[in-house]
Amino acid sequence: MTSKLLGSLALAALAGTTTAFTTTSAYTDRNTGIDFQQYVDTDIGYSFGIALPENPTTDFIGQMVVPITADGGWGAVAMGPGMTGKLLLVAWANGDEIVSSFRLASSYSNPDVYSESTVEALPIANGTFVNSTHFSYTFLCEGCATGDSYSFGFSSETTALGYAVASTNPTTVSDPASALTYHSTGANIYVANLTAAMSSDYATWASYASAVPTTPVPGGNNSTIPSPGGNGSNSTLPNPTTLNTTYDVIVVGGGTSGIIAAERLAESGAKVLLIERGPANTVALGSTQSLPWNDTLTAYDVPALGSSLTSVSGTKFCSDTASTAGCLLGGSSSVNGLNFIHPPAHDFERWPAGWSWQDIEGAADRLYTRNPGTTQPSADGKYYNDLAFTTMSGYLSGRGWSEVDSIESPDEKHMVFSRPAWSISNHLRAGPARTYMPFAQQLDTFTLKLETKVVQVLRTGSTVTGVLTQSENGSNPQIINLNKNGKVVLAAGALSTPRVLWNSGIGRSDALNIVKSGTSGITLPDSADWIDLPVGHNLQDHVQIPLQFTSSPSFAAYDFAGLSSSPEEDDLTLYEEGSGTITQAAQRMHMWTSVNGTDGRTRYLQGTVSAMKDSTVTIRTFLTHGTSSRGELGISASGSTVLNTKPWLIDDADRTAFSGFIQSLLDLTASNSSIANNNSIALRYTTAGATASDIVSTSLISGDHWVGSAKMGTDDGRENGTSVVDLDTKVYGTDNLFVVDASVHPDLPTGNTQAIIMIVAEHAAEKIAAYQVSNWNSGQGSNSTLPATEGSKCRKRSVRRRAYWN
Ligand SMILES: Cc1cc2nc3c(=O)[nH]c(=O)nc-3n(C[C@H](O)[C@H](O)[C@H](O)COP(=O)(O)OP(=O)(O)OC[C@H]3O[C@@H](n4cnc5c(N)ncnc54)[C@H](O)[C@@H]3O)c2cc1C
Ligand SMILES: *[C@@H]1O[C@H](CO)[C@@H](O)[C@H](O)[C@H]1NC(C)=O
Ligand SMILES: *[C@@H]1O[C@H](CO)[C@@H](O)[C@H](O)[C@H]1NC(C)=O
Ligand SMILES: *[C@@H]1O[C@H](CO)[C@@H](O)[C@H](O)[C@H]1NC(C)=O
Ligand SMILES: *[C@@H]1O[C@H](CO)[C@@H](O)[C@H](O)[C@H]1NC(C)=O
Ligand SMILES: *[C@@H]1O[C@H](CO)[C@@H](O)[C@H](O)[C@H]1NC(C)=O
Ligand SMILES: *[C@@H]1O[C@H](CO)[C@@H](O)[C@H](O)[C@H]1NC(C)=O
Ligand SMILES: *[C@@H]1O[C@H](CO)[C@@H](O)[C@H](O)[C@H]1NC(C)=O
Ligand SMILES: *[C@@H]1O[C@H](CO)[C@@H](O)[C@H](O)[C@H]1NC(C)=O
Ligand SMILES: *[C@@H]1O[C@H](CO)[C@@H](O)[C@H](O)[C@H]1NC(C)=O
Ligand SMILES: *[C@@H]1O[C@H](CO)[C@@H](O)[C@H](O)[C@H]1NC(C)=O
Ligand SMILES: CC(=O)N[C@H]1CO[C@H](CO)[C@@H](O)[C@@H]1O
Repeated sequence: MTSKLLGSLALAALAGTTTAFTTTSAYTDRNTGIDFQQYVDTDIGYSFGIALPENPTTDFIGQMVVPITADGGWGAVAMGPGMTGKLLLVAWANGDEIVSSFRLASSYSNPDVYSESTVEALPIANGTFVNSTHFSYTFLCEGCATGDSYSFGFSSETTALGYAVASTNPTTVSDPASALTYHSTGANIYVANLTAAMSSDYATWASYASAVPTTPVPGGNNSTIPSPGGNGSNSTLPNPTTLNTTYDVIVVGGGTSGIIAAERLAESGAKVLLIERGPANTVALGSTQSLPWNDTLTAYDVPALGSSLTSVSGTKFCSDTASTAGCLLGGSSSVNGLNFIHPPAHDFERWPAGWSWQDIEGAADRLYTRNPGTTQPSADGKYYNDLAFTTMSGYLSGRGWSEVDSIESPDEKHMVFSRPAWSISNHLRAGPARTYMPFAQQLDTFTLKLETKVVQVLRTGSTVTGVLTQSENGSNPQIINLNKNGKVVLAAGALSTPRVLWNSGIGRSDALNIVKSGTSGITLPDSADWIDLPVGHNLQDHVQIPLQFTSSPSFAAYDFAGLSSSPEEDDLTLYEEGSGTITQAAQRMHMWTSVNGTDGRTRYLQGTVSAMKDSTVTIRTFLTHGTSSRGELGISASGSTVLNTKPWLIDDADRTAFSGFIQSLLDLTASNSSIANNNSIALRYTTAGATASDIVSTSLISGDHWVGSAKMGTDDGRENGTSVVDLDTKVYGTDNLFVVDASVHPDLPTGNTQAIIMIVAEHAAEKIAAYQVSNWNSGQGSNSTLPATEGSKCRKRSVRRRAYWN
C-alpha cells in the first residue's frame, strides 16, 4: 500500500467512515451474464462490480447495487480512494427509473455536478432495475478511467476505489443535478483487482448498453431541468405571491449570528422577521428528530454527541455549500463541536476603527451574560473520561507549558493548555438557539419563519425593498417586503451569504455571469444595476490536520456515537442528575502557542485533544490567528458555493509555522523524548517515521472556521478595495443591506470561531439598530406599516422601544 493511499484512507476515515482493506472477488451476474470483480459491503448491502476488456483504454462496465429505505437513498462509486477530487458517479431511484449523475467534490460537502462532456454512463437494461429492497444500476462508463488525478487508470494490477451510500433521497429525485443528502449509511474504500476483471467477452457485454441513455446524463450545457433554486423563466413554479405583512427588518439565516442580531433588533423595537431555511433544532421549537431514549431531546442537544453528528442519521448539514455547515435553527452552532473560546483582545488587532477590543468589550459582556460557556459542565464538579487530559498535561507540563482556564484568562495564548471550554449550559448544548431564542419569543416584535429559504434580496437600484423566498424544495415562492426605511440583514454564514449577494446582482462579474447563465433559474437585476464588489474574495479558514497518537498500554474509548441510540444505564442515571460523561462534549483539552514569523506576524497554533477511538489520542491541530493565506469562494452553475482557491498554507510563512507546531508535537511524544509523562500511558505518532513536512503535504483539511467572504473594511471594494461591507456592516453601494455573520470578519481568531462570531453579531446589531436609512427609493416596496398578522407563535408582551429606532 503506498503512502498516498494511506493518506487518503486517513481522509476517508475523517469523513466519518471506517476503513478496511477489502478486495474484490469474481461474481457472475445472473441478469446480464456479465462476469464482474465484485466488492460487497455486507453491513450496508452495497456492492460494486467492475468488468474490463483485455486491453482497457478509458472505459469499463460497472454494476452498483444499493439498498433503498422508506426515505429512498442513493449510492455512489468514487473512481479513486476517497471522496474529494475524484470523479464520482452517483445514482438513485426515481420511481422505477434510475437517475445518475457525475460529480466532483472539492471538500467534504455536497459534490458539484461534473460538467465535462468527456464522460458518459450508458445503462445496460437487464442489470438496471428497482425492486422493493435495492436498486441495481449496470452501466458502460465511457471515458471514466482516465488515469489522472480524477480517476484510476490501468497501469497497475489493482486500484483503490471508494463508495458512499445514503438512506435518504436527494432533494429532487427527478433532477440529476439535485443536491445530495449526507451519506449517512456509510462510505469506505477497497481495492479492486483490475487484472482479474478483464474478459474477452467484454465487447459483447458493452454492446448491451443503450446508445441513448434511459435517464438524462447531465453534460453541463444542455440542462433544461428546473432547479429548486429557480424562480426564473424556465421555472414551472407559479409566480410568487406577496406576503401582506411587511417588516422593519428581515434577517436572512437563523444561525449563530442571525438569532442574536434578530433578537437584539426586535428588542430595540423594530418589527423583525427571522427567516431560516432549515427546521428547528429542539423539540420545544418543533423538531421531530427526538432521541429514542428521551423524547424531549434531539441529538443536537446532547453535549457528548457534539462531535458525532455526522454519524447520526438525518443531521441537517447544508447540501449546497463549499464545506460543512449546519442548515437548521442555530446554524452551525447547532451541529458544531461545542468548543467555545472567549476571544483574546489581540484577535481584534487588525479590525478597523470602531471594532477594537475596547469597542467590542461591551458586546462580549452582553453575550457572556446569556451564553458564558463553561470548563466544568458536570453538576458534581468532576471531570469524566479524563485519560487524554491527564496524559497530555503530563507531556506539556514537562516542556514548560502551563495550565490556565481559557474562560478566566482568554488573553493567555502562549504555551498554555486548558480544560476545554464549551458552549454548554444546564447539561445541554447552549448557543443562540437556546440562550437568545427564549428572549425573542417573548417579544411581539419578533417573528420566526422556518423551512424558508431566501433566494435573493429584491432591490430598486441601491435600495433593498424585500426578499424573494421559497421552500427548501423550490415550491411556494413568496415576496416579503420591507417597511419604508427598513433593512435586510444577511446572516446565512460565510459559505452562503455570498450566494445571496451574487443572486442579488452583488459581486464581481465572473461570479454574476455564472449565476446568470447557470441552471438555478435566478433572475438577476440588469447588469447596469450590478454592484461590483469582491464577494467571496479574502476567504479565510483555520487549516486543520488531525494527528493521531497510539497509546501504550491500550485503552477502550468511550462510545460517543452510541449515545444517539442507547446510552449505558449508569451514564443515563448520572445525566438525569446533570452530571457525567454525557454532560461533556468530546474534547478533553485545548492548547495554544504562538510563533513569530520572519514576516513580522505572530502566528497562533491550537491543538484540540480528544480520545474517541480505542487506544488513540487525537490532537486536531490548527493554524489560527496570524494566518496570512487567503482563498476565494465561488459559485457553480447549479448554485452551490465552491472553493475556487483553498485558503490553506498558500503563504510559506504559514506553512513554516504550522509544520513547526506539528513537528514539536511529534518530538514531544517521540520514543527518544526525555520528557517524563508521569501518567499512565505513553503516546507515539501512529505512523512511525512520519515527518511534519510529509504530514503537512498530504493531510490538510478544513478547520470548519470560515470567515472573510464579505469582508468589512474602509477600502470600498467598488473602488479597487478589498471590502464588501463598511464599518456599520452595510454593503457598499446599498442603502440598507447589512451582513452580520462570519463573512464580515476581516481576520481569523485565535480559537474556534463561534464565540467571536456571536460577539461581533451583538456589536453589529447595535450599529444596525442605530443606523438611519435615507434615500429610500422603493419602486415596489410598501411604504406603510401594516398590522402584524403573520403567524407568530410567540407569546406576547409589551416592549419598551428604544429611542434609536423609528
Ligand atoms: C462541523 C463543524 C464543527 C464546528 N465546530 C466548532 C466548534 O466546536 N467551536 C466553534 O467555535 N466553532 C465551530 N465551528 C464553526 C462555527 O460553528 C461557525 O463558524 C459559526 O457557527 C458560523 O456562524 P454564522 O452565523 O456565520 O453561520 P451559521 O451558524 O452557519 O448560520 C447560517 C444560517 O443561515 C441559514 N441559511 C443559509 N442560507 C440561507 C438562505 N438562503 N435563506 C435562509 N436561511 C439560510 C443556515 O441554515 C444557517 O442556519 C464548526 C463548524 C462546523 C461546520
Ligand atoms: C435481457 O433479458 C431478457 C429476458 O431474460 C432476454 O430475453 C434478453 O436477451 C436479455 N438481453 C440481453 C442484452 O442480455
Ligand atoms: C433486489 O435486487 C437486489 C440486486 O439484484 C437483490 O440483491 C435483492 O435480493 C433483490 N430484492 C428482492 C426483494 O428481490
Ligand atoms: C489479481 O488477479 C490476478 C488474476 O486473477 C491474480 O493473478 C493476482 O494475484 C491478483 N492480484 C491480487 C493483488 O490479488
Ligand atoms: C455545449 O457546449 C459545447 C462546448 O462548449 C458546444 O460545442 C455545444 O454546441 C453546446 N451544446 C449546446 C446544446 O448548447
Ligand atoms: C438536450 O436537450 C434537448 C431539449 O430538452 C433534448 O431534446 C435533447 O435530447 C438533449 N440532449 C442530450 C444529449 O441530452
Ligand atoms: C392580502 O391583501 C389582499 C388585499 O387587501 C387580500 O385580498 C388578501 O386576502 C390578503 N392575503 C392574505 C394572505 O391575508
Ligand atoms: C429527558 O431530558 C430532560 C431534559 O434534560 C430531562 O428533564 C428528563 O428527565 C429526561 N427524561 C428522561 C426519561 O430521561
Ligand atoms: C513575538 O514578538 C512579540 C512582539 O515583538 C513579543 O512580545 C513576543 O514575546 C514574541 N513571541 C515569541 C514566541 O517569540
Ligand atoms: C487596483 O489596485 C492594484 C493593486 O494595488 C493596482 O495595481 C491597480 O492599478 C489598481 N486599479 C485601479 C483601477 O485603481
Ligand atoms: C410610497 O412612497 C412613494 C414616494 O414617497 C410614493 O410615490 C408612493 O405612492 C408610495 N406608495 C404607497 C403604496 O404609499
Ligand atoms: C420554456 C422557456 O421559458 N424556456 C426558456 C428557458 O431559458 C432560456 C434561457 O434563458 C430561454 O432561451 C428559453 O426560452
